[in-house]
Order: sequence, then structure tokens, then C-alpha cells
Amino acid sequence: MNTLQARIEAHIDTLSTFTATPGQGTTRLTYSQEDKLARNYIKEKMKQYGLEVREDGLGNIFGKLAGTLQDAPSVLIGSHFDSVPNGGSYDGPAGVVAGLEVAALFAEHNLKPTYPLELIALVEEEGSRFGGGLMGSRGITGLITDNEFKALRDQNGITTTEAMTEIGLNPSLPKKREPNTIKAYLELHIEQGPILEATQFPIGVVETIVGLTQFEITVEGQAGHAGTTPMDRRADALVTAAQMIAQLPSLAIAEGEGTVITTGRLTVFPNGANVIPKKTVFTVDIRSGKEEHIQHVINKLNMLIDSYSTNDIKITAVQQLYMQPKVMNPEIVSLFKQTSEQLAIEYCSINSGAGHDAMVFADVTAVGMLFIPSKNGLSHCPEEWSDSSDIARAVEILYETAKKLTETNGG
Ligand code: HGY
Ligand code: MN
Ligand code: MN
Repeated sequence: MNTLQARIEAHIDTLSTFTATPGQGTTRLTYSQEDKLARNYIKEKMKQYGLEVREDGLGNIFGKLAGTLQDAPSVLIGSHFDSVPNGGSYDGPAGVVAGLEVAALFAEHNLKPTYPLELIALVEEEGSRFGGGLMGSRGITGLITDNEFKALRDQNGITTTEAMTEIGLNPSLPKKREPNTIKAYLELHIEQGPILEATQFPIGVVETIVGLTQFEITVEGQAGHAGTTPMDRRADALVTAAQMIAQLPSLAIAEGEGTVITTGRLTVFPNGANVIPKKTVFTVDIRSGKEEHIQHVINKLNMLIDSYSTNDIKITAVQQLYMQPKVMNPEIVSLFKQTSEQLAIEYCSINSGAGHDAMVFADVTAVGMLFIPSKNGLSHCPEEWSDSSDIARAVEILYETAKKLTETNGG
């Protein structure tokens, strides 16, 4: 194993220890103690690799290698470092680590770019704590206003600003970043699906990212005694939710063309075995490569909600996220492909069924993504694994691409 691969494995292994569920995957919620440990590690490495480190008013971390051009826009490289509950070690960190090692190669070759190279480690891409997702990148691009950010609360009612302050971050720092300060955004990510492994390509050059939307649906009925309440006098919030959730898959299947729908979270109140549930809250995640399918499913979801609403059962839906499908920047896509060919690294084109911060930055700058294979196509689970040799290949491609985009000679 070469030193680059060894360093990559050391980064991934260290970051994976910052979890609230040791032995049961990575659980690293935004602004948690685990976030703080991972953040300190990332900042330490950024400093070690000669970068100027700062955090913004959302807690995103930046590591900048200044260019010779004054006030020039940066080439950003990075990904997110939060996780889903009981997730894996690579979803997000693979891209942060790749950025770190690109910076290490710039330092090793003592390169001075014309345009700045800037690493970025983003918060709350998963939305596991504050809902919706893509929070760090949406905050930078102004898709989330300062007031909307301050109003976000986790499941315990803790606000973003309270949680930030708890780990020593400063929510009053600037959040939005002007688009003219960003020249490009590059992100390495694990595929999180089976295609690259099945086709035996070590690298996927991403062409498009699916559109997605997320709803939080609340069903309110009437709590009651499980034993004394006759069946014809119940307003059971869980039975209603279950009847609705059971019908969701057919809405996506009817659309076809890869449209998917998922209920990942369901909470029952008061959650007692002998209590008729008063309230349930569940999520609905809808994705498709074509926006029309997403719109169709949203319309059918609203019809489903109306059909189950009665005098005794009240149903409300809050849309927490809506992102249109995105196409990656053609110039960067071809740069990735040319560079892979020059490096004799086999690649294929691939479309992303997962959402990524890159889809947010695509609205304000030129964006490109690389994928590496996921073992058994698994992700968002402790079994998630990718080969550090594939990450090393991606680092080589990102390094050569970053040199071109920052107009750096040598190395
Ligand atoms: O849900 C997603 O696609 C990403 O993992 N946040
Ligand atoms: Mn991710
Ligand atoms: Mn993820």
C-alpha cells in the first residue's frame, strides 16, 4: 500500500471513531460532540497541510491555499462530514479526505496556484438532526435565509444556534457566500449503489443528479385506552399513517423511470403499548431524474392526505426540501474524463440517485462529481465500505483537475 492510500485509510479510520454509536456504524449529528471531534481533526489536518482555516456562521469548515491572483474566486473541493443515524464511514468523509489529500499534494510539490484552492467540509447534508438536508450548502448559496436557519430545531426542540454555541461555534458569522467568490466546486463521493462494482469501473464521472423532495407529515387523532375504547370510536393516528404509508410505493411505481419514494422516519406519540396513538409524524422522500414525476407524486400524495382527513383525523404536511434534477458542468465532466484517460484510470459515466451538496452549488458555479464503488452497493448502514485505492485514484484525478482549474504550473 502506498503512502497516499495509507494516509487516506488513517483519515477514514480516525473520523469513523467520532460516532455516538460505536460498534453500530457512524452516527455523527451536526453540532454534536462527535461533530466537534471530527471538526477538530479536519481543521488540524488542514493546518498541517498549510491551509488557512476558518468556519462560517453555519459551521462549515474552509481550508484555503491562497493564489497569486488577489481576490480571485476559489476552486472548492470537499463534501460533508455529518452522517445518517447508524450510517457508514465513507458517505461524506471520503470526499473531505480526498480534498485534504489534494491539498497535501499541492504542499508536497510546493505549488502556488493562480486561483485559490479551497477545501470545504460541509455540515448537515443528511438533515439527520434539523430535517431537510443540504443545509450547509443551501446556507452558503442563500437558499436558506438567516431567519429560516435560526428557526430550525431538532427533535428535542434545540435550535441550530443553541447547538452551534454549545460546541463553540459562532452563528453570527457570515453564512451566505457571494457566487463570484467560487470558480468551481468538485466533490468525490461514494456511489452508494451497485453499478460501479457490477461493471468493475473504479471511477464514475457523474453526469446528472436526481431531483428530490422531502415532506414531514403529521397525523393527529385522539389518544385513548387500548382496552376500553370500542373499535368504532377511535381516531387512531398510527393506523391512519400506516394505511397511507402502505400506499406510497405504488405512487412511485406508477410513475416509473426510476422514480422512488421512501418513508425513513416514523415517530409515534405517546408511544405506549396500551395507548391509542394520538399523533404520528413520518417523512416522505421522493426522487426522480425527471421533475415531472416528482410533481405527479406530490399531487398524488396531497390527494392521499385529503382522502384520509376527517373530522377526527387532522393531517398536515410540511415540505422540508425541494431540489430540481441537476446536470453537472460539461467542461468539468470532460476535464475529469480527459484526466482519467491521461492517468490511464478506467471510468464510466454515471447518474446519481443520491442527493449531494454538488446539486446545490450547481446553481451558482461550475460543478463536477466523481464516484467510487460501494461494496455490495450498500450505504447509509454500518456495512458501507469503499476501497482506499479507489479514493487514491480519485485524488489523482482531482489533483490534476484542480491544477488545471486553479491554473497551477508544475507538480
Ligand atoms: O439522501 C441522500 O441522497 C444523501 O445521502 N443525503
Ligand atoms: Mn453523502
Ligand atoms: Mn448520505
